[in-house]
Amino acid sequence: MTKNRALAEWVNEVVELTQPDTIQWCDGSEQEYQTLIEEMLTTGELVELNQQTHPGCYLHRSDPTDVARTEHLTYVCTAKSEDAGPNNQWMAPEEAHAKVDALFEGAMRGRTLYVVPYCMGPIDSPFSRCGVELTDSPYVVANMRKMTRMGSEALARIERDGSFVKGLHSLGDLHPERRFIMHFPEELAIKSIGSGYGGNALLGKKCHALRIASWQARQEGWLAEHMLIVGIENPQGEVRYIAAAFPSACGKTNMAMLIPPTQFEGYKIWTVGDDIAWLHVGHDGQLWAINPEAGFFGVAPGTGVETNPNAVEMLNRDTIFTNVAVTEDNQPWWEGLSNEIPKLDWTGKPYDATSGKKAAHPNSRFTVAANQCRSYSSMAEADTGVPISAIIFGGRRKSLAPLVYEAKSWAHGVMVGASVASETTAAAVGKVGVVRRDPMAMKPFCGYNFGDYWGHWLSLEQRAAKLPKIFHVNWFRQNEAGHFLWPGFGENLRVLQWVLARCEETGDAIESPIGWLPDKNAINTEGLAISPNAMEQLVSIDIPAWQQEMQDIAGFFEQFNDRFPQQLKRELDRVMGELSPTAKKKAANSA
Ligand code: GTP
Ligand code: SPV
Ligand code: MN
Repeated sequence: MTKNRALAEWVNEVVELTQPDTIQWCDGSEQEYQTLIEEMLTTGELVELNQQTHPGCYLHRSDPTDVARTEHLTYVCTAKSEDAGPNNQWMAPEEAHAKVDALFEGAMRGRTLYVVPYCMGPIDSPFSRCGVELTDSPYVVANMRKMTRMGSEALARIERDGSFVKGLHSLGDLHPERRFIMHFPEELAIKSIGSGYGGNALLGKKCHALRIASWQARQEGWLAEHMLIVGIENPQGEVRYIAAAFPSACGKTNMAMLIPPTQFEGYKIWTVGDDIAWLHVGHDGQLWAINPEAGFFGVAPGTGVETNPNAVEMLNRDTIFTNVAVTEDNQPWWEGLSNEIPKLDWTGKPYDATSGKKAAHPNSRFTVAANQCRSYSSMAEADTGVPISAIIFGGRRKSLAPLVYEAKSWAHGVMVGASVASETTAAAVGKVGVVRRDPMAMKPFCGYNFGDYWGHWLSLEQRAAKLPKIFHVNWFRQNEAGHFLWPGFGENLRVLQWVLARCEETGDAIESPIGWLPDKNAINTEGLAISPNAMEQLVSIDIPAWQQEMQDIAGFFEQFNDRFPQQLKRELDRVMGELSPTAKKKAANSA
């Protein structure tokens, strides 16, 4: 089946352990995909949607206990616990292997074991990395085909390169008590059992392209980040690329395919990626980014013609929906799509509109090939990737964080990224709406100690002469009545225009202790119904609240002890000093 001995031997071992009835090596062909779909329609794993309005579209209903990532069941298993850091759950590798291997024993009896070779990134790019997922879920195979370059070409590259990440996955019995997502960065291996949900089961995505890749990236001198990549073309035809890290369900997909406001005639948006970026230092000293994925696994709720028309259009065909509702005439439906009242909720039961419950699961998703998006950039297929002009961090915060600000230096920008906080969302199991620190939007995804990770970020300054500027945004500020102050979505281009202007040293800004804020009229609000008062609130900062915030950040950093980079400590002290005029005076006197 393969010339690669390591792969052949590993498949044999897994077959012995899991005892599948049949083994299927996936070639990634259209015919193979269609056969899988037919099989899943027969078993009920997929339901056909309205083929007149949505050709090639199907619905998958997950086990109701298995609808989001499970961070409490996710482990990083390094030889030393300090290498995983306080940001990860840790288990000793031998213990973790023993624990999950016991669950994998005989787990595939009566099932097919699919061998899924995949490539993260353009198939011939030197920055791409391959993996093989062994899974007993046809839903996973079908999704992997949309999300990655999967099949024969990937296998050929694995045979050429000789290396690949080993990902073993089984649905097991889907019981939350027998569900584990284990990572072994030192072995370039992943073992996931008991979940069929997205980030837990499509191992190329968060498990490989973030947790394992971030570990490899540190050793090899690059970055694996939870970032969208978007190109902004101005009326002169120049394209500038931005990479932005927002936590799960905080706006990456939307920003990656936004539609410019009508006032922005001649502007075009190019989508390179919506979730993950792999960044390398180019020979020219710039950061270059590839999107390792080939599809979008996007949040359905909130996706509508007003907010994200590009997405709505691409979802009209050849899409796998997970946990959405369906209408009377069997079309997919979710909150924010239309005013129609759906017939069935996400569990397949008749929907009672008076129940006050949501019809689609808040973390319901679509899986679609990236090239179905009208704004998909041809540069997403380029082996080199795209040069990055600006890096943006962001979070979902009702208060405190202004609409946008610019870090004063690379090191300050790393501190801004390291101190990102955001309200939790339905993308992971747990309470929604609780503010937590989510550094670089990587809290659930960094495969090693955050202290070392920040040190790695800081070290880029020694290796790249033309690093991008770093910014922070917050699309989610609310007024006292709980309404968003900023219209968001396509209008976010107004903020990105200021960001790019700053990169070209043109946008007007005012210095503040936390960074450069846009000058009063620096953000173009032409044609926008926003009061000067709201705008004022959005771009100003509350000093006492920020002093409190910095104390909180300092407390958060403490847990990283001796792994915490001194350079970040100096940045923190500097900002705290600038926020506190008395402290500043004291420092001046004692100097
Ligand atoms: P993951 O796939 O989980 O990593 O999420 P994501 O970061 O790609 O988030 P996505 O773009 O799917 O947005 C998540 C939710 O936030 C959706 O319900 C969107 O409608 C909403 N959203 C996105 N952008 C904005 C914005 O600018 N303003 C407001 N108010 N909501 C937004
Ligand atoms: C996220 O949660 O950040 C996602 C979805 O993009 S998942 O693939 O489940 O990680
Ligand atoms: Mn994500």
